[in-house]
Amino acid sequence: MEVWYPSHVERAKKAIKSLVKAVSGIVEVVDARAPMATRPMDIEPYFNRKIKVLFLNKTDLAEPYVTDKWIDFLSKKGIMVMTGSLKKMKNANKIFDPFKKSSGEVNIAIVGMPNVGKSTLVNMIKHRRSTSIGDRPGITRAVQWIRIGDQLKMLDTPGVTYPRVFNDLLYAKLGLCNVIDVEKVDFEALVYYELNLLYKINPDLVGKVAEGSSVMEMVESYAKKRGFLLKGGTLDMNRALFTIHREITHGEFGRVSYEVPSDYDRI
Ligand SMILES: Nc1nc2c(ncn2[C@@H]2O[C@H](COP(=O)(O)OP(=O)(O)OP(=O)(O)O)[C@@H](O)[C@H]2O)c(=O)[nH]1
Ligand SMILES: [Mg+2]
Repeated sequence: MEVWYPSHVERAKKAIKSLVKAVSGIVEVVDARAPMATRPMDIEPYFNRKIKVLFLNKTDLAEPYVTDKWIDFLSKKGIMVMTGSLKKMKNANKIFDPFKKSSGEVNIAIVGMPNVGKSTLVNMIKHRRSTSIGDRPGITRAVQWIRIGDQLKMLDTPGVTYPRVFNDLLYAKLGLCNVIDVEKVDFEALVYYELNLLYKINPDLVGKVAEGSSVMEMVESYAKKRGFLLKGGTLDMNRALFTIHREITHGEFGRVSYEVPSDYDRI
């Protein structure tokens, strides 16, 4: 399945690979709703032996008890894990505590998939908007060093993805975490995968969105309920799919986690 994979992503991977050698540590930002699926596995080998914090962001959108399970699971694997919602937190400085040194400058690379909140984190620490953020993947297009005082420098990096995904489940999770820009791929297919996964995880939540015994029926009933019509009175299914995707991924129907640690018991 196609993932939007513009040339800046490939460039970013190369830049991260070379710059990571010079940094003191890494903060890898993932989406708390799917912390394993949103780990950029293809660049993780670059971080070998560096101090790394895995920050599960957007906990405001995830099920709190599932996030607690993730903390337990990841910590037991020896990963330094922190969680939070950059939208709700007043101060994100604690994320950098593990990198503190008694003297000298600390350089930290902030890495992760698109739209997980990397630039939001940089701006919070800097206390001003020094790098662009946005409600869609692919906002940051090039690596950028941001100086924070004379002790800390951060490298904001573009979100990285895979050129293709061959697993329906992973594809749905990336869509539901807004890592994939729905406007850049066959969004009809993507939103169907998303709804199918959600239906398995939380049929009640899908029931809040729309009624019907199949995903197709639900999208139709939703389009009717919202009055999404094209000229001539046919249902505007595209608009319904886009709106459903937006509302679900922004937590308008409630918090939901898209994966649990037991899905990964065998690794
Ligand atoms: N609900 C919620 N939204 C958040 C949180 N943190 C960041 N966001 C939103 O997520 C979107 C993406 O944030 P960015 O900081 O631009 O993400 P990024 O990882 O830099 O994205 P790229 O530059 O595309 O790689 C923005 O709309 C943020 O406001 C959070 O904790 N909760
Ligand atoms: Mg960014």
